[in-house]
Amino acid sequence: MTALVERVELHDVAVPLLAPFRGAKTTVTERRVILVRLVAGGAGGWGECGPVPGYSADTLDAAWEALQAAAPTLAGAPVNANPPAALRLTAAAAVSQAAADLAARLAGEPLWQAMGGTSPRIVAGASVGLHDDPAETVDRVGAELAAGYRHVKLKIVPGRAHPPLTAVRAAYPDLSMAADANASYDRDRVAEVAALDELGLAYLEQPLPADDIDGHVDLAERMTTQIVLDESAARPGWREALAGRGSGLGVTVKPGRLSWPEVQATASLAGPDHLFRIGGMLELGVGRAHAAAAASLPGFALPTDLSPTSRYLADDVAGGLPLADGTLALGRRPGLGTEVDVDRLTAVTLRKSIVLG
Ligand code: OSB
Ligand code: MG
Repeated sequence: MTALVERVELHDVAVPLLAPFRGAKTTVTERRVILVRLVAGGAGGWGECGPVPGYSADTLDAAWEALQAAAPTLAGAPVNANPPAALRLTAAAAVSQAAADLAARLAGEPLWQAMGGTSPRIVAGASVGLHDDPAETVDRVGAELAAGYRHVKLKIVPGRAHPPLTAVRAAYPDLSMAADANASYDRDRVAEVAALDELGLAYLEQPLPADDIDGHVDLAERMTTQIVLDESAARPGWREALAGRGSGLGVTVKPGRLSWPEVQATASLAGPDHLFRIGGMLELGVGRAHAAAAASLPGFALPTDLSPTSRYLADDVAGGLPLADGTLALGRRPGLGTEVDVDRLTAVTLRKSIVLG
């Protein structure tokens, strides 16, 4: 019998980053997220709603309103990983995550296995922000390798992509490295994008604007480098575009903006013609653990963005999954595999809301 939700908690929290994370269009200095907790049968499941200003298609305040409006319908209803239809993107993801974590805990099963994951370890990745001097980027990459990462993703901007990428490639000829342009090129600069082919990138993420999926299809046909959508995969219609179109285009799937059933459905679209990967949005430990569990599903073949949260957060409410041999181990504990520390949660909470079923 499906358990009924006895309590819905929303915790709006803020945590500073250790250092600003610069991308082409936005610099992140703190993470403000809404942690959703659903309680049933003596267990609690956690989800994370964390839109990134300047990057995400939704906002934290709108998500807070939507979650508050949805809470009375969730309370008293069966635990369900399909979120209410009124919720979108990060708010829908958070409710779905909390329900899936709760269901896995009630079943005594690790979340990654309950969701159809097969790999107990996933390839970690370190995302490196923009730096003014290519030598700084090389130093940063060196530090990530020393810390145990075997894959890095470098943020790039038009006109200044080649110096840091060639410097890193010269220092580390065999490194699995990728680049993320965060939609900063346009069709007038596709020759510049195509010139990145000589760098041996593992993938190139979202060179063109979010609404230009066709441009990415063309680039995927023209370039040797694997092209993957990121911002475009938050727009309606990207799945259809992929299904009907030429092969070679990949996708960075962000579990922080999809429900669990959508993550599962997306995984099943992956194949030799369309390689997928799990990306991050600088999540706190809750969101990061959900993303790591998703990376365990067959279909997410390209290396992730995922690192322990201690790599970029000055504080966290839950411990990160440990890094070992360039991988994250998902472990055998029921549910998410990480626990929220109530004292730390209280210390970083700005506002909270509780609805009983
Ligand atoms: O474009 O992939 C992105 C972080 C926040 C918002 C957008 C992006 C990112 C990253 C991933 O690059 C960084 C991470 O989660 O470690
Ligand atoms: Mg990206």
